[in-house]
Amino acid sequence: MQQPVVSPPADAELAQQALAVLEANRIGEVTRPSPLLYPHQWSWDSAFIAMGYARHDQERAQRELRVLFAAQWRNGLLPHIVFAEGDGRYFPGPDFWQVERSLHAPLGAKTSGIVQPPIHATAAWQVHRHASDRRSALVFLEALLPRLAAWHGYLYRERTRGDDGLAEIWHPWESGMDNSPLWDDALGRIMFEPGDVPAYRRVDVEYGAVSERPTDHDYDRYAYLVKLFRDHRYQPEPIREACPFAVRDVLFNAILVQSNRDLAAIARVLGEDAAPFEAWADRTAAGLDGLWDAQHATYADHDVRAGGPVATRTAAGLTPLYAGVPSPARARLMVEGLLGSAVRTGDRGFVAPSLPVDDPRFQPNLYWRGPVWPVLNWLLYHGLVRYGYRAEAQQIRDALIDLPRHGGFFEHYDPTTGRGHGGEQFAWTAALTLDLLGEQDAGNPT
Ligand code: 2M8
Repeated sequence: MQQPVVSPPADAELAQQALAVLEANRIGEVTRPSPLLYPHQWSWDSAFIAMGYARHDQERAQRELRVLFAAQWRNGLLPHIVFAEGDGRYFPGPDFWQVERSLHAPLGAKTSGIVQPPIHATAAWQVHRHASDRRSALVFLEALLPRLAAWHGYLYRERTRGDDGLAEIWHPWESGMDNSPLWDDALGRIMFEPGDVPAYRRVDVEYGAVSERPTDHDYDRYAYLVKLFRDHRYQPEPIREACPFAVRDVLFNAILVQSNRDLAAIARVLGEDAAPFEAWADRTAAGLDGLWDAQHATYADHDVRAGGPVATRTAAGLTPLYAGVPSPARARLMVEGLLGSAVRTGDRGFVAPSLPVDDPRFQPNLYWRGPVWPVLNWLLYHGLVRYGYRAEAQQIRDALIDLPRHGGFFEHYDPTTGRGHGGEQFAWTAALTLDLLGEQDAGNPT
């Protein structure tokens, strides 16, 4: 018998499916990234989830960020995981992080002790822009402004070295791009004796395909760095000196620049002083511009320990477009590079893989070493809009929306087939789909 042909969902139905994915990932007041792999609240995932809810459910969007910030540390650090009550299995869990060793960790929440890219002010501003209840949005912004300022204040106080305004990451997880080849050299230099890494058992490989997850070699180094942080009781000064992994990451800092701009917008709407936030943005933008790699027409991460640029080039090097950092002439070269390395995954448009397909390390299904990630392409989409490349932006938007339309809401997609891999029912993929569906024509929000 012939199988009935199931036609892909139209936009309105796709939006309903995306909202259902978010709802299915609800844990208490917030949203987990996906059912099995990530059963807690993640920092930058929640910010994107708030953006996805912004046009559909203002209260949930606001709550997502409010609850995340309720777990902020007393020194302003916004933890990358807030652990849910109950039995969500994940390594490393609270017992491994031992953040109670820090004087700054919150008493009322269980958290990790590292950070993720600071996209939260942008998310908060987006929630306000799309709010139907303006009064509630203003009350929300008023409560969040001091916390956002403390979060950015932590980054400038504890994570910069020198005066170029570039924040450092001290763990690959802080980049959000865990096993990207960007970190191979820096991680490869970390040497330790077997006993230096406490015994641990990975949980991710029970729920995700081993071939789509970082290696044990990577995880040993991830665990080693966490042990180092807890040994230093999460105090930034000694960690800044001792941490063998210290990178000024382009994507992290591009997001920081734009979040400062959005923090300034929030301050203005509340009648507060926006100048300090614009000054932070200007300083980091100037520092970021110093990471320009003329030979490859992109921006390169800076490895503090090696004292030079990271050699690997990925699409993340193009994210300064998102923050309006490059000159129009540089932007044109970057866009040419992007068009040259983009791939087609369906009938419409193109997307950027997380590693160029001609890089010998490219693997189509291995996490941050090749697959297409919606979050990275969302940043590039906005970069193209910002510089007036509307047709190109539209191509990314169309291809990004079609990935879940044809294959479901996955963590990442194979750039050679368009098929979804990694976690299923993935919350930020659903959230970013909702956000992009709201942008009918590139850059023109409904
Ligand atoms: C991935 O990272 C976590 C650690 O934070 C993991 O592999 O266990 C990354 O893709 C990260 O960017 C993301 O926020 C997180 C949850 O989706 O998963």
